[in-house]
Parts: sequence; structure tokens; C-alpha cells
Amino acid sequence: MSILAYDLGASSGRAIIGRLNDSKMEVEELHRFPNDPVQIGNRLHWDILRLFHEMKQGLLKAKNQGVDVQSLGIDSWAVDFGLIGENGELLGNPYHYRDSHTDGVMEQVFQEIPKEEIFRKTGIQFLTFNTIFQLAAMKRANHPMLQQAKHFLMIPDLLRYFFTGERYSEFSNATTTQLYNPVQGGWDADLLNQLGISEAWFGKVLPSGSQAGALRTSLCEELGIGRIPVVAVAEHDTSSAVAAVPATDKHFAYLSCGTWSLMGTEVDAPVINDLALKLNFTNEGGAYGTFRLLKNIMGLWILQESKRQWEREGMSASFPELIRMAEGAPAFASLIDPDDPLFLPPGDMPSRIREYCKRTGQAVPEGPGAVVRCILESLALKYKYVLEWTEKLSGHTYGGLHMVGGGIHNILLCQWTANAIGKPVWTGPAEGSAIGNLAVQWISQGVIKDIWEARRLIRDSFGVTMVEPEFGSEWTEAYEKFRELTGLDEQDD
Ligand code: LFR
Repeated sequence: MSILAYDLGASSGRAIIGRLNDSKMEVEELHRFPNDPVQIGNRLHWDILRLFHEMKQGLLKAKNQGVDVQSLGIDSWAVDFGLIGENGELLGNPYHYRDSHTDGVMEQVFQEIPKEEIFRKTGIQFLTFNTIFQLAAMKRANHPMLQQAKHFLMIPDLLRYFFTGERYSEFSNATTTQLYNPVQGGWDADLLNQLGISEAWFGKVLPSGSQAGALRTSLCEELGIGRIPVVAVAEHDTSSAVAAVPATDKHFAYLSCGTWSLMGTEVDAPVINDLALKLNFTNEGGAYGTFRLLKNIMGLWILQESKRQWEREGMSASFPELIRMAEGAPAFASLIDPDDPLFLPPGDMPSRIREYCKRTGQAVPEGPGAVVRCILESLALKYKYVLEWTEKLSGHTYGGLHMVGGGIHNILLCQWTANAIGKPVWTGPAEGSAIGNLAVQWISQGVIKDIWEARRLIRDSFGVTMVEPEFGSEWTEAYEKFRELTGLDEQDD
């Protein structure tokens, strides 16, 4: 029996087929397609219709290869959305969360609604691009779409709507809007009213793993396929990735490592207290009543964007080549806080890194080797910092760190992470989000009992590689330097 997971990332999308054979999970990539954001003037958009087109190509490939798809589910990045008009059509292209229209908006919103109140209601960390601030930015700009909108749908909800014609929100992704109240269990009507956003746009929120209709007839006719059932999986990709962490212990720490690095733990209820607010930790909703107490770290985005810059300058080197260059560069010559706002928007990262190092009185990394070394060492040190706080906030200590997502192919980063935290790193699976997406479909069909059976199956099927820390005092010393120059010492006081 084959099922299909669409996993959409910030730079590419995949259609992945999953099968269960002799109690082992098997995955096969059917279709991979680019997801290039499109800049028009000052605005940055997702090319949502092209994504839908490519998703349809995935279904055609399945048909032409004789794959009998029994169900499908979609996961993607969070916070972004589309607005639907009276006639049921999409109004305009969704904005990319890295668009600058939210610059300064968070602070403006805090003048109307205190930060503490938003956190108390939603439990969500403050990121300038959260849906709440995107909507406030559109309000500030008096965006014409706001007058015409009738429905609000997050990216996977929207694509699922294109597939099925049915409009539902899904829980894990709804929580990332910072407009959902996990304690009351619904959209926060007061927050929406205070923002001047119509509550009527926000529809029913389905628990992750719900049946959410089937492919609409017109699409089946267009593609010449049957009415495949659609599952609202844990549609936030991080939620799917964490569902796929092959942990054996209820209390575990994870790092979902891709464009973003998401680090934290799984908890049964949101941790909404002063410390979580101060440290800007989040409580995103997960599959089957779980919550992700975690923190966003800028992640491999800085490396990906540096590579794009070097390509624009005529230097093309693959990731493995760049990593080899980093290995040859001097250790701990310069460090950055990867979460400095400087690194959020697209652009010339190597120059911004040099600017940061100059500003903080450090050696300025010139060549790609030095820049990449600076990025990877700084990420590993930031992981240590966030892991320490995860332990304090959750009240548990962890014997090691589970690392999932494409970033695990970066062996140097995995090793440096183990060195920095002084604990083993267990890597795998790399296709965490897609596998979590498949697992939730199987659970919803009763083929797999629950999330813990899924995790055991994932461990048995894909294995886990242990990366032992190589002890040395240099990482401890570097951590002190990192805390000092990034200002993290002061934040903890
Ligand atoms: C990872 C992710 C993060 C979210 C960011 C923006 O792909 O979904 O969890 O904070 O993208 O949506």
C-alpha cells in the first residue's frame, strides 16, 4: 500500500512515496521541484500556483509509474498564508515570511497589545514574521486584499483546498500564527478583535491526522486519477519532523536541522511562564496532543544564502567543497550570533558576517573557508546555548541530542555540535518531515498504533548514527568567548 507525502521546504518541494513492507518503512522520492521565491519590486512572494502545478506533476508521475496512492498529506514551512475571496478564489500571491513589510510592525503591535498578553494567550515566540505581524503589516498598509478577504488559509491548508475544494485549518500550523489560543483551544477572538482582523475568516481547526476530504472531481478528471483521500497531517514541517524523531525516551531533545534549526523538546502542555517569555521560547502545537517547546535558530540559511552570493560573484562550489574549505580554515577565528536580525533577510551574507565581526572587534573572515567555518562553529555554539536553556525550562537533562533533517548530511556540523554540547548526537532520519507526514497518515488509518510505535518503526527502518563528542577544552573556551561577544551573557542575567 503506497501513500504520498508532499513536503515543501523553503527552497524545494518533494513528493515522496511511503510503503510499509515487513514492518519496515520505505520511502522513495517521486518528484522534486524548486521552490524559488519571487521578488517583485520590494515585495517577496511564494510562487504558490507553480507549487500546486508541481504537486500535480507528482500525482501524474505516480499514475504513470503505476503507483496506487491510497492517501496524501501536505506539510510545509509555517506562518505564511493566503486569503480567499467571496468567489472562493485566492486573492493575490502569498507573501514570503522574509519580506520586509513586517519591519518594525512587532513593536507597533506591542503598543496596542502588550507582549506579555500575546505570549500568555498563545505561548508562541516572537518572530517578526509571525502571521500576527504579517496581518498587522497588511492592515498598516491598508492592503486592498483585506477588504475582499473572506477566508484565511495557511500554506498547506491552501494547497489542500486547491486539491479538495474543502477549507479547513490544521492545528499544528494554526498555532504558529500566534493567533491561536492553545489553552482555550481555538482562534483567540480577543486578539483578532484587537488587531482589527475579522474572526469570520478563521475556520474550523482540525486536529493533526484528521481526514480532510478527497481530491476534487475536476482534478481527478484533469489528471485521469481516482478520488484519493487527503489527510490533514501535522502540516507544519517542524511538527512532522519532530513526529519522526526516533526517540525511545519520553523526554528527549531534538534539533530539526535544515534551512532553519529548530531545537527543543516535546511536552504535554505549553510552558507559558516568565522565563519562556524572556528567553523567547515557543510552544508550537504538535501531533496527538503534544507541544514543541523550542527555539528557532537561523540555521543553515546563512550558509545557503552565502553560497548563493558566491554564485552571483561567479564562484560556484558545492556544499561538500565549502565544508572541506571550512575544515582547512583556522578554528574559532571569528564568531557570530546566527540569530542577529542582520541575517534574516536574503542577501549578501558574507558581507554581513564581515560587518558583524568588524563591529564586535574580531578578525574579519575573508575567504569562503573562513566564512563557512565561522557560520558552522557559531551554529554549534548556539545549539549548546539553546540546549542548556531547554534543559532549564523543561526541568530535564538529556543524554544526547537527536538531529533530523537534511542538515545531518553536514557531518562536520554534526561533529561540532557533539563537541560543543559535550554529548552524543544521534543523527537520522534526513527526510524527517516527509517521514513524519507519512507516519501521521498511517496512524490516522490505523495501520500504525500511535506516535511511539511510529518512532520505533522509524528507528528500525532508517537507523540512527551516533556521533560521539571529541572532548577538548577548546570548545569550552570558545563557548565563553561566544557568550561574551554575542551579548548572550547579559541576556541571561
Ligand atoms: C521550518 C519552519 C519553522 C518556521 C519557519 C518559518 O521550515 O517551518 O518551524 O519557524 O519555517 O515558517
